[in-house]
Amino acid sequence: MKMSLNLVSLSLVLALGISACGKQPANSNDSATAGESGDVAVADADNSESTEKSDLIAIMRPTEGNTANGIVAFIGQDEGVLVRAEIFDASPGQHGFHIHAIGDCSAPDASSAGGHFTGGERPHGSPQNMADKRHVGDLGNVAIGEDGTATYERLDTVMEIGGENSIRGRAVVLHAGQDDLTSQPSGAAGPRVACGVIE
Ligand SMILES: [Cu+2]
Ligand SMILES: [Zn+2]
Repeated sequence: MKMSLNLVSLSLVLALGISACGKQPANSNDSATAGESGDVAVADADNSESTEKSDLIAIMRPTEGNTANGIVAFIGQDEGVLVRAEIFDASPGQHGFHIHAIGDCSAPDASSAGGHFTGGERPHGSPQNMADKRHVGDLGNVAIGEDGTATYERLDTVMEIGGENSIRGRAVVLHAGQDDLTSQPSGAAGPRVACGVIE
């Protein structure tokens, strides 16, 4: 599984580099942070083109006793952050999907990632809610198909790659159950089945 994950990771990083070239105009706001971030994001790929980009990526690995894994790209755009995830080996159905505050997936149950990345005093909610009625890290649910895979894509206007609501260095988490989008503080989505640090 490690092998296939790396292949997926490599191809996605390459695809990310290409799409960033096509869609992301040079943005003077990004230039200050691009240098220090780029090196980390492409550490295992020979795509020197991407080293200038500030796009972020997270490789999700299963927590203890689980199999779900995947890769999530966070692509900076003028309108917000395009979140694009590919999930594999998960159980069919709705699974809560969030950015948690701490970029540490080392605990067997990923509790080390802390709670949701709230971005201040806001309630848990649907990613469709207004910014003051959701956590910055609320991404709703991923609908896993019968084959155990899913693709998730969302252009989010609340989270940021740099700045006040930056997701850099935090963790993205997939849960065993559905996020009901209303229960506090985290949507009652159950245990964490996969976790990845955003870098
Ligand atoms: Cu979560
Ligand atoms: Zn939340």
